[in-house]
Amino acid sequence: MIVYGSVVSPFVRKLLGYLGEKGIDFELKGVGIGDPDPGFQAASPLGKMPAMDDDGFLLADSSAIIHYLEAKHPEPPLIPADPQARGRTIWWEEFGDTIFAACSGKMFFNRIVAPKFLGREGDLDAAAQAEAEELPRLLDYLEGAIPASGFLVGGGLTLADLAVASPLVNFRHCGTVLDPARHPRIAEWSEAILSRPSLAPWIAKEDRMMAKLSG
Ligand SMILES: N[C@@H](CCC(=O)N[C@@H](CS)C(=O)NCC(=O)O)C(=O)O
Repeated sequence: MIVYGSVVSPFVRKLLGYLGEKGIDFELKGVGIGDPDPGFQAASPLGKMPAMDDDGFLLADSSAIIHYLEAKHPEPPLIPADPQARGRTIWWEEFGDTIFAACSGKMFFNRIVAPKFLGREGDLDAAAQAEAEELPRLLDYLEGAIPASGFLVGGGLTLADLAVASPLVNFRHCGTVLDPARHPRIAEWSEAILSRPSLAPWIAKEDRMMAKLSG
């Protein structure tokens, strides 16, 4: 199976963590925004990452890919079968993808992607506004919602943890530092999720990329 995408995308990172946790073999084909790679173009009709080619079955969108893979490889389950746990997991995936990653995207795109990858100026006011006005409310919500179990849903890792922890890496690339006094649970939970073997090597790789960009 081929996965198309860049390790700095929160949606690609979520998928990479998921694949690692499942033990599914894959090859990551690195592509950037607007990449002309014909395999990527064929797999992603709107040119967004991630996309995949599983023996000729083409699919784009991290959620579509993960839900396809969960049906194909049910063990170990990362989307719980219990109705309430499943509902909560999908809520968190939605929060991670469309709320948290949207906020991180405004900062990451305008401060890093536009100037460093696309060679144009980003909208720094939009980035500053997202950081000052959107992010604190989202972090406060998350802080109050992390259960004592150390996982967002139930007693073990689910897609929820991967989806919500992933954008935190982009906030970090933008220089956002979590205040352990205000958000101690996020600090502890995210450290545990992001240091899992399914994610840590990818994050180390992107940290090296980011260091080169700013060096
Ligand atoms: N809902 C999609 C979002 C994918 C997405 O927006 N990816 C961004 C990179 S983080 C992208 O490819 N942007 C390029 C574009 O919008 O043209 C998913 O979960 O895969």
